Amino acid sequence: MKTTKVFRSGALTFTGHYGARLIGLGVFVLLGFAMDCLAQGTMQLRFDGQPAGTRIAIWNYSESGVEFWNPYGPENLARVGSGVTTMPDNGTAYLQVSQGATLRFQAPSLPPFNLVSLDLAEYTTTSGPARVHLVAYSFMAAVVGTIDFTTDGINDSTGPLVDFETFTFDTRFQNVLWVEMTGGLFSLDNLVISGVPEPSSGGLILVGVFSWLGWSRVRRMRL
Ligand SMILES: [Ca+2]
Ligand SMILES: [Ca+2]
Repeated sequence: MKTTKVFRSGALTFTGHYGARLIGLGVFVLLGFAMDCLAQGTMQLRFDGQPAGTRIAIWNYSESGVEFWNPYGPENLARVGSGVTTMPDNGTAYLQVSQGATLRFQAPSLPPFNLVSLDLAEYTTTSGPARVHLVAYSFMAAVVGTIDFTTDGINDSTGPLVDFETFTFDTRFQNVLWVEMTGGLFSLDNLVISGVPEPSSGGLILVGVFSWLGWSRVRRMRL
């Protein structure tokens, strides 16, 4: 025999199993959103996948929802694998920006992000230090920060020297919508951004819902 139970929540009153389900669903969805907030994570874009010893010119590149391209001219970008003669090398693939090209990136499917750090290197062994001017934009094209990077000029390709340097951003670079890097003749790897949802956060909500459904089914079988 099934019993009727009354659940009261503020001004709302639910009756019987529907009340239990609504309250249970609310709890799990709130838990999911809470976990979503806690799961704001950091993402590292590695530009990997280009085979070692190869280089290919490209018009655009996308990784984990972040899109890269040159919005202003015919100068293109390139994906470079490790171990390419005269190109900097860190044992992995990376993105290269040719002379005169502007690199823009944005993440239309993600909330505004924070810039954390990036690795930069020269273009080739003979191109000298890379000089990059970076501007980060927020809502209404407001500039949140500009910064200039100059690399050390050290690039011995596959030799023993360290070609890439890590540059970190200060706290100005928050809530960024898109970024432009001008100057050309540089190589980019390991771009780190934060404030992005971790892939598992949406799954946590589904786990919560399915857990509730399972709990509800078991409870119903017991009554
Ligand atoms: Ca890489
Ligand atoms: Ca260098």
